[in-house]
This record gives sequence, structure tokens and C-alpha cells, in this order.
Amino acid sequence: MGSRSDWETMAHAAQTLEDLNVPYEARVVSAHRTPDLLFDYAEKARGRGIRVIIAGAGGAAHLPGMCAAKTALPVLGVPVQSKALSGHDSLLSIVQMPAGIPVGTLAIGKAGATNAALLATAILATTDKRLAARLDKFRREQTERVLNDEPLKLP
Ligand code: RP5
Repeated sequence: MGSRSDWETMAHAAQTLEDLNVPYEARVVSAHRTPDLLFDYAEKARGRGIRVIIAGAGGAAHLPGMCAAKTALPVLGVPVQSKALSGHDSLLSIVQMPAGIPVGTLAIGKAGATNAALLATAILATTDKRLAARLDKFRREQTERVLNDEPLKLP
């Protein structure tokens, strides 16, 4: 993520990966404040065994795009909800990539962070049957929770 201040949002991705028992690392790597670290991180990621990168950033959110520019690993971008523009700036900064350098862009905020983890897991599960089974179980349990919810009452 681009800043420690993104952790509140990106922790939802981390928690989802924990729940699915998917190994991950959480790092602050800023496109603007630590650009050399970003290049180094992205260039070495594949060699370190990383298979998917989830990049969350807010405001002028250049982290996912620049990360994707420096690695051919799948990069999933999470627009963090900014204070000034509610994350519209983050979303537009991440989603409009030029053809040739893809970033899979998720929703703004918590839903995007959670879904980035689920999408990363789905990518990894294409070559990992045990992970695919865990993901299926997660979906089944989620469906059951909705179906077995208490009937709605007037507030
Ligand atoms: C972006 O600037 C970060 O991803 C963060 O969302 C935003 C603000 O960063 P801080 O000023 O809170 O560190 O690079």
C-alpha cells in the first residue's frame, strides 16, 4: 500500500487472506515517497515467489499502475477512499490504464480490498486444488449465512 494510512482499508484484504489461509506480506511502498523501493519491489517480486500483487493507494494513486509497469505479475488495484474526493480520485487514477499494462481495478474502500483478496485467491486457485476447495467453502458459507439470516423486522 502507498501509505500506513491505507492500512485501515487494506487490512480487510489481509484479514480475508488470513481467513483463507493464503500466505501474504503487507508492505508500505509509495510510488511518490519511495519510488526506488517501488521499482525494486516490483522487479524482484516474481523472483521472491510472489504470484499476485494487491496494490492499494489513495488520492493520486499511481502505485498500482507503476507497479504493473515494472512486473508482469497480476496486479490488483484497490482505490482507497480519500478524504478530499471520497476515492473518486483514487479510482480514476487506477482504472484508466493504457492498453498494454493491465491493472485489475476493484471497488473503492473495504469492498475493494476484500474482493482483491478473493480475486487474488481465485487466481492462485486456478493451479491449486486445495485453495479452490477453500474458496468454494467460503462462498458456500457466505450463501448459507444470507439464507439463514433472521427475518427482517421494522426498525
Ligand atoms: C497515497 O496518498 C497513499 O496511498 C494514501 O492513500 C494517500 C495519503 O497518504 P498519507 O498522506 O496519509 O500518508 O500515496
